[in-house]
Amino acid sequence: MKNIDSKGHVTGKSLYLDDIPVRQGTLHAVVFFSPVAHAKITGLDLTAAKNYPGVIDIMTAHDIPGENQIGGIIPDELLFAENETDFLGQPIVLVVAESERIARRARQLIKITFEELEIVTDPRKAAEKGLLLTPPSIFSMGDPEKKWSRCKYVFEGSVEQAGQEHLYLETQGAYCYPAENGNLMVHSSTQSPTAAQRTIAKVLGISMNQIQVDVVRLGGGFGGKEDQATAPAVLVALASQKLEKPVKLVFSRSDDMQMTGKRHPYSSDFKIGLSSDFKILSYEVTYYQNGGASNDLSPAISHRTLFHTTNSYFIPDVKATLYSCKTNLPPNTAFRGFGAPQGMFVMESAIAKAAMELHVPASLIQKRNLLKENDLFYYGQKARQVNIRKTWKTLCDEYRLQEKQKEIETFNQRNKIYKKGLALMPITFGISFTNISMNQARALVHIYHDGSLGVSTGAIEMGQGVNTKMLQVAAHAFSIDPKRIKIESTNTTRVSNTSPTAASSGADLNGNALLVACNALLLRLKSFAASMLGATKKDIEFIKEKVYLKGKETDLTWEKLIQQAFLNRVNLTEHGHYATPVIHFDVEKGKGHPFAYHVYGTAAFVVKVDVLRGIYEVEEVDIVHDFGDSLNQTIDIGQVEGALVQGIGYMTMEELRYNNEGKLLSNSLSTYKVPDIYAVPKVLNVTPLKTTGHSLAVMGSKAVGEPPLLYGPGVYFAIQNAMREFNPQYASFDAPMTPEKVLMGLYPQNKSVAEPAKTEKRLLKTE
Ligand code: MTE
Ligand code: LUZ
Ligand code: MOS
Repeated sequence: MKNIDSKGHVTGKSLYLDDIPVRQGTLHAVVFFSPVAHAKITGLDLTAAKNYPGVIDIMTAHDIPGENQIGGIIPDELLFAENETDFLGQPIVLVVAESERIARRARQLIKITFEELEIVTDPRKAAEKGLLLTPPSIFSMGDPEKKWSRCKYVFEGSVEQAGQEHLYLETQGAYCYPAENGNLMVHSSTQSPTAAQRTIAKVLGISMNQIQVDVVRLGGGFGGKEDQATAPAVLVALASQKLEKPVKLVFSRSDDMQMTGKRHPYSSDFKIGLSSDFKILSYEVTYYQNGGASNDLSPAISHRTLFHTTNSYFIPDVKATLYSCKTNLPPNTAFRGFGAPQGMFVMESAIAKAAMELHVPASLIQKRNLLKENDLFYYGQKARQVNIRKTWKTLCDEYRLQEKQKEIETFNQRNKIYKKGLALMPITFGISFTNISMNQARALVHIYHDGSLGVSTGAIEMGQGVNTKMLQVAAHAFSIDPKRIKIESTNTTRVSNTSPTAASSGADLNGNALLVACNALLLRLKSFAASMLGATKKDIEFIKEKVYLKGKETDLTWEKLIQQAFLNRVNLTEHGHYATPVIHFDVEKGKGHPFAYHVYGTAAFVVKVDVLRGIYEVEEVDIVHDFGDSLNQTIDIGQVEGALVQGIGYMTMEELRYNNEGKLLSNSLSTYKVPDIYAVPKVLNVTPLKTTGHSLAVMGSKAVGEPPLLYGPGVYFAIQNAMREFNPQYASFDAPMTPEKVLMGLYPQNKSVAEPAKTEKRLLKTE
């Protein structure tokens, strides 16, 4: 089935926050934010801005009736800075005016004076100074310290990874208008309507039931709106409450890029020990996570890094330590993968380093160590229905990787200017929120008496197609035409206490809640049909809009059945609640069974590097991905393609640069390069692994949103492999691999193109 939004999107009819027709008298707000990264505020002169014609109000922390606090997990983040600012981009003042243009002009008239304080942007420096957001987290199994002596080979190294800007097409924004009796209606571009509702209540000093948050869809979220959409929603609610007027705030791209946090940069140290036959026996890693000025979602992201430390491998002795470091940058936040890409990149760097030193292909070490059934993840969960080896093998067979490797070798022998590289990237991603209590969802189903349905869930549509999947789930449950079903906006008054649509679990959690509601209705309707037909309920089935009795079609149609049920006063509305069974986790011990299941896959990357210019091309990416029993393969393959390209951007061209003063230098699209159509691999193949799915995935269809982003590191190592054909000494691990870095890495001491280096044979061995 096609995505139900396709037509609206291509005809421009789909509605986003900024398309909501504003009410008469709507005011417009802009945020005046800190122009420096760390300072004591010594003076704030708002007079000129206040007096600017058309300005209605200028609001600061003094205007907050409740708490000046928006921290999601830990209450350590102010809505408005008061005496001190700790990142460039931190809100200090809200300017509310008759138009956005007036508000922007008035903003320029605000004068601020400050005493600068020491600015820290580097996580290792922060750790040295004891600037940590939370105490260090350690997960371990066995004791690597005791194992080094038993390893034949031990290698150490350091890894740098920059952040990543979400660049959702729709910037952050919210629109609020007062309803009667002090109640508020809030439209927000958020992945987490309940977080917005809860935080508005806290800041405004009212209760959650006074606030209705409604979301039609987002123009992309990618994690950037899991926590950080809350601030704009609170700001408009605050102004709307005080002024008793509708207030709208939509960030400009430049404000958005400067004010909001991004994927966390990491700086890490690893030590890896291998046996003579390349089994990884021991692994130790220390991560310095650049958290920014406050926690935001960093504690949860730290945990996911720790959970994905060993990627798709079984390692008997592992110790991982994570320092979440407080720096003077905007609070870094959720981004597709949520800390997993960082952990996995360090693991793959360790393998790449070992492979280089041992003169074997990295793929040989990767393959030797892939997870098997019943292996223990080092956080205590037993690996079940493990598909990693199947995806690896299918990939190698179906895409003739051994032959490809030979072709690449021949190519490299014959070419001086171009060098090709191949790398494999296996992935394993745990599905469930790492915070157990978030793994629940609700759904509300109305069957109207004409036989049409209105379905509400807590899922937010942000382009990933969750609404189409919800529609398929309901259509399948009743065996009715999908055209009868409408997926309603996500609304906290219809569906309460929502978890954010995140952790790739939107379809699983909300789909399962929807199934609970549908199944309850189905049982009731079967009883009623049985009473109409003088039969028992177990003999009744609904197939393609018809009621079947003992396997035989009757002339009772869906529409007739519903009409009669209504006239006979049968309840045609149901609410469903779902909580993922099985999962548990003890954070103190770092042990448990945190994930409902894992998603697996393997990708192969072929890149071509131009050793004269340092530029490169992704020639081919082949992927075998474990979708389970996909509900919608068109949507799911689209998710793989999109996430892959986002992962390639992260690992190659997207270079987020802050200067030492904590100012974002790459703060516009002219300085921050994201993948365009030319960055898409020339050839991109996605093969679904043949499998039966998983019982905890909605209708067997495994979560797909984030996992394929984790293929991204494959492109990095493919480029490195190509570079080593020219400069075999190249051994740094510093993402993203921009063309400049490639060029500098190729010519460490003015190495000339005329004398290509001798290269190692890199045969892809199969066991
Ligand atoms: N796909 C599109 N088109 N836009 C998005 O913002 N977000 C990703 C992924 N795919 C995103 C996307 C992220 S970060 C997550 S967690 C999942 O979608 C969330 O949706 P799901 O749980 O329904 O898969
Ligand atoms: N958000 C969250 C997430 O709060 N917890 C998670 O475990 C998670 N995982 C991935 C993406 N977002
Ligand atoms: Mo996705 S990072 O879980 O919103």
